[in-house]
Amino acid sequence: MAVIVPTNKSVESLKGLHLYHGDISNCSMRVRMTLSEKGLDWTSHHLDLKKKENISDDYFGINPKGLVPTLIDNGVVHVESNEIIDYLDEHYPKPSLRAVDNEQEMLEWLRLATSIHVPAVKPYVYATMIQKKVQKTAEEEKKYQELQSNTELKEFHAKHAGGKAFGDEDVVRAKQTLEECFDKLDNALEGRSWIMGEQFTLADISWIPLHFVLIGCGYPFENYKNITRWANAFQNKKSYQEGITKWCPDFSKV
Ligand SMILES: N[C@@H](CCC(=O)N[C@@H](CS)C(=O)NCC(=O)O)C(=O)O
Repeated sequence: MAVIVPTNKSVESLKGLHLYHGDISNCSMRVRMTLSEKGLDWTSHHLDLKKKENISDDYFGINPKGLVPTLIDNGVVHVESNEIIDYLDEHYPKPSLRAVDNEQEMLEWLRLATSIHVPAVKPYVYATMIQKKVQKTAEEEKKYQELQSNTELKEFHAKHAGGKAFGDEDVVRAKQTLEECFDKLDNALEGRSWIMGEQFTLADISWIPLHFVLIGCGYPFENYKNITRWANAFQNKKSYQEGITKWCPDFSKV
């Protein structure tokens, strides 16, 4: 469980569920979907990533990597989207989103989604779609360097700083990892409605934002017939609408 003791003490007095999140953030989408599935009331603290609203002393005092989402549950700070949705399902168990037959396999899907985020999802999305839209000014760069202590994120953001840009080789490398994962996902969905079988679980919530964001970036999903069928099945789901399309109707237009 990724619980943080914040240096920004103001959040410790918050009552109920509060979510710091971004409209276009795939990691925020999975938390919003889970809150919707559970019918939980929550207070929104929206941070516009394009305006770099996450790069502030106040926010780094809540989430030390300056990333969204962050969930505050009665003053306790939770980070890491896949851990947050697991936490929400444990603490607010109805309706259960935990695979009854194979919880470990379900958690593996969550871990896989986390593990490919910085190496593959982020570079693909930045290179194909958003790096220009989130370009930092020199002042924002300086502030980011001051606040960020995580080496992996410093290296990632240095790649599109000061006029530099992700290029074709970053897309090719990211695509290799994504392809392995989506081959695995398409195979898992063969003859099944959802990733874990007939039960809708956290695994589906963890992966559908990746599909939504990547298809918006032009990722070629046409040959994945099972993934396409699975993704179409979300269109009328209330949690998909409340967690994803209400905040970000179309990622290709962000
Ligand atoms: N492993 C983290 C990743 C969070 C993350 O990278 N969030 C992105 C949006 S999806 C973000 O805050 N980006 C802003 C930045 O990198 O500065 C999680 O799952 O919560």
